[in-house]
Amino acid sequence: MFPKKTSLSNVPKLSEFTSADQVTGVVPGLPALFVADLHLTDKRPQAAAAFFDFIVGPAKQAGSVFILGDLFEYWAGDDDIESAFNRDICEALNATVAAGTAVYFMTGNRDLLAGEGFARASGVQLLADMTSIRFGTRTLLLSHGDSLCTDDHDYQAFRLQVRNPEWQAEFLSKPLDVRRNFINKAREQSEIAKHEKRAEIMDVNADAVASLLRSHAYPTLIHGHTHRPARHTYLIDGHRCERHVLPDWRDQAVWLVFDGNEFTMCSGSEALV
Ligand SMILES: [Mn+2]
Repeated sequence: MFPKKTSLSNVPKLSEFTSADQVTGVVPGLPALFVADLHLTDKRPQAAAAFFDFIVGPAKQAGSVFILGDLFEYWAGDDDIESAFNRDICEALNATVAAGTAVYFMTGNRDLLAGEGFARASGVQLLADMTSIRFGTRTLLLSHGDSLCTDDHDYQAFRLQVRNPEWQAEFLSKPLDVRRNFINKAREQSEIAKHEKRAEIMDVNADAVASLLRSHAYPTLIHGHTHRPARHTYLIDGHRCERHVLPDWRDQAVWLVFDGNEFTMCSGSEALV
């Protein structure tokens, strides 16, 4: 039913989304906010409430907001926009965009199928995974982060499969409830698989990070996915680089603020049960 055949040449090209020189929402003098792995679902109303607080509060005060994947726990396709929960999220994003904050979104592994339809409904601008932007004193390289977890071979094979446009086209041709069922099963299997894997395997690979930083002229990398919030510093070929790992929203709403010079991690006051 779901073809296993994958081909590197079918992986979506960066040019399919907004390129870095089209990122115009980085306003000097106004901070940029970075979030990832909110995993919003109607099963976690407190996290959704925290998102609504975030999007009408800190997000509206910012020049730009970058959502680096896994905004949603799952996204079965852009026709899933009619569900009340997804529609409320899109409307909240739209209101903040209308108020003047540029909101950028790149897909994660959970919401990989959020595309042009989601962008139209929410007002966000789609970014390619691995987008480099110049802001203040830094070049920032933005990614969801899962492509760097190269030690997890099973996951990388799955990632390649679900990013294959032919696979996506066949998947999207199925009825919405069939897709939702498939995703629920995949999520269950992923949870089981996680318990069987060593923790190190699910983190980024150090060599993959070093070669990425080298190939992008030693930027500051910001990503999520691993749920291991940290600020790592590296000295690579004599260049000081940083890697900021965004936290997930399992326990608390958390966002990274960059004012063009300094990074600060901020959080909502409510604990998310
Ligand atoms: Mn992820």
